Amino acid sequence: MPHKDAETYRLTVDGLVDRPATYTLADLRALPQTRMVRDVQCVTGWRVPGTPFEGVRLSHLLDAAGVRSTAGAVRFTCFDGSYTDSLTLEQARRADVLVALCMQDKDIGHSRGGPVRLYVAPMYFYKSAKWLSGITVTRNVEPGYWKERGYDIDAWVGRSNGRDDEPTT
Ligand SMILES: Nc1nc2c(c(=O)[nH]1)N[C@H]1C(S)=C(S)[C@@H](COP(=O)(O)O)O[C@H]1N2
Ligand SMILES: [Mo]
Repeated sequence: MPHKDAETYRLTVDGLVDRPATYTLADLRALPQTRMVRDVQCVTGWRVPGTPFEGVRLSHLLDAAGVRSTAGAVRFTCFDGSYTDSLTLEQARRADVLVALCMQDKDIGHSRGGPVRLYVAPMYFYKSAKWLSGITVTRNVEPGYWKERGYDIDAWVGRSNGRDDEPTT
């Protein structure tokens, strides 16, 4: 798969929006940054406590694009060329969903999904698409990579295995 850096990275926002946009890494870095520290959990197998993520709120990019009234969901594509995922518009507008540029207070490296990955704090980590390259506003939620393989499309931490804490925001 390709590697992307400050020269070559692009994030497109399109679909049911009034103002489609393309962002470079510098563009994203120039926007207001939000930092959050939560536990990271991949369904049941592993957990990394207190992991800082920092980036631009997805809601900020959606507001800038002007989401049309017919829209109901957001679809994410990745420059690995295969991973996809979706959130409902309501989920995507939560304050704890970031287009993340930093993890553990460092730039996100290639193997962790850099230079830009999604970070969906209240959901299991499979919703946090690595190597994010496209945000497309759609009418309905389209099943992504894991949903097609039998996992919950709504991956709220706590509700999927009855053991972990519910998200707090
Ligand atoms: N593009 C892409 N994003 C992805 C995945 C993937 O295979 N491809 N795996 C998901 C899963 S199942 C998990 S647990 C996390 C792993 O992130 P990490 O490699 O930083 O631990 O990324 C998620 N995002
Ligand atoms: Mo995972």
